[in-house]
Amino acid sequence: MQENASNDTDHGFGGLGFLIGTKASRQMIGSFRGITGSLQILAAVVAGAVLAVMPTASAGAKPFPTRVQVTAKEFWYALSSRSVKSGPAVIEFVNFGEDPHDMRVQKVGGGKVYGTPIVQPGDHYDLNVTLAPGRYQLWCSISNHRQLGMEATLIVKPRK
Ligand SMILES: [Cu+2]
Repeated sequence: MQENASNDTDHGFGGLGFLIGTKASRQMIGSFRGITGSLQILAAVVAGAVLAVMPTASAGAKPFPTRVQVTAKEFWYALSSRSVKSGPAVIEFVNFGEDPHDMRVQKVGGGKVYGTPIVQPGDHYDLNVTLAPGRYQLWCSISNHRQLGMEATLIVKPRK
């Protein structure tokens, strides 16, 4: 009986030690969060400084891709802008319609045909392309959608 009692006491101390340990680690987590927070602010400040330097530092670096959005619905295409600069571009194809659609992109006069997979209603797809200066035809390749009006022209101007 005596031994059992002392064992209980040990357990009790063990439990107390555990509680203290938990408290201590909570405080550590708390102060760690504080450090992480300051680091995030520091990172944001550094990122801001880098962005501010970018225009001069990016000379000769790979250019940022141009972005243009193509909205599709039954049965038309609408472009966020009629022209873009040449070079790397992301054509974001957004299906606002009720049927599945896709997009094909080809330079007028021939060349590589870029294409998205079939995009479901409410979905979108980022098509990465490299555009040379010229005129490009965009169209939906599903059924007779192109004939119904799902096409557009994108003008690509030389990048200075
Ligand atoms: Cu279509």
